[in-house]
Amino acid sequence: MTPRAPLKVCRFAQMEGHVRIGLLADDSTLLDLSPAGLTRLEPLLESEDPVAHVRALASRPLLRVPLADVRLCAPLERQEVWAAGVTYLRSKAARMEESDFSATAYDRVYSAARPELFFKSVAEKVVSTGEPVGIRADARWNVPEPELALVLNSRGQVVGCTVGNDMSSRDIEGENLLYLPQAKVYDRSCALGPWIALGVAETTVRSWAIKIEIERSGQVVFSGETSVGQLKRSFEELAGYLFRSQKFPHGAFLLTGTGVVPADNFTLQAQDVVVIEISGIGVLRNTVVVV
Ligand code: DO4
Ligand code: MG
Repeated sequence: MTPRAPLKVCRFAQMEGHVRIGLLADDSTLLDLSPAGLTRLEPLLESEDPVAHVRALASRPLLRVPLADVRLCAPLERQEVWAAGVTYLRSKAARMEESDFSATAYDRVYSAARPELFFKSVAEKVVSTGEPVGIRADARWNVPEPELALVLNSRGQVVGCTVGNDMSSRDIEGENLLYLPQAKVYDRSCALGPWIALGVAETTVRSWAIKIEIERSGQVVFSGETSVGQLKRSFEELAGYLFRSQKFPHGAFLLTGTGVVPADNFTLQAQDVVVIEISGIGVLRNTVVVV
């Protein structure tokens, strides 16, 4: 039996209208789930079985909306976004190269029991596909970090996953580990979406590829690829640490770390286009602006 493709849901709007919840029907069409009673993602992500919930809604007659007519929004409402770091060997090697000062910290955290977890963004600052991502005006070495993002409900369960970009300033991070929040958290530094793939088993997600291309004046100036299978820690381990001694009443998003880092002589420029694709989920595309 061929496995069924994951159900993919999104937040979308038409013209200046309200944000609605959609289910991807095919490459060019959404089913509008809002008239069936689903006007926010949270009740779906909090339900006992989100996949069964969507299938039940989709069995009713629903309005079909051409994808070409909608604006896709970031797929979060009130969740905080957190990030794990140094979870792929490539990330550990890159951080150790960028900083003599912090090299041992990166080396240690890769194999320590406790993962590196840091706060990345509040929901309203996250940018969606098609909106600009930022590079800091006071940084000279900026990169995107293409990452799988776990979608966690308030019980700490992984209910879905999406595509993420953990934009980072490597010179600021490399100068001193204590500058990490400034290297990671600034305007337009986090992009997510547009799709949440619901209820996919970790073994399946681990077979997915994470690819990135950076285009400059129509040319690809960097491309790279890894597999989620290279992620050192399990989803449960990362989610478990995030939910230790901390409640997330609306759930949380957790970026799982990057396994693709451009060569050390590469930095992003304004107008570059960052295209990140995770094979089972979809494409997140953003143009770069200086903030
Ligand atoms: O420790 C610095 C950040 C690591 C990170 O963001 C990553 O590995 O993806
Ligand atoms: Mg990262």
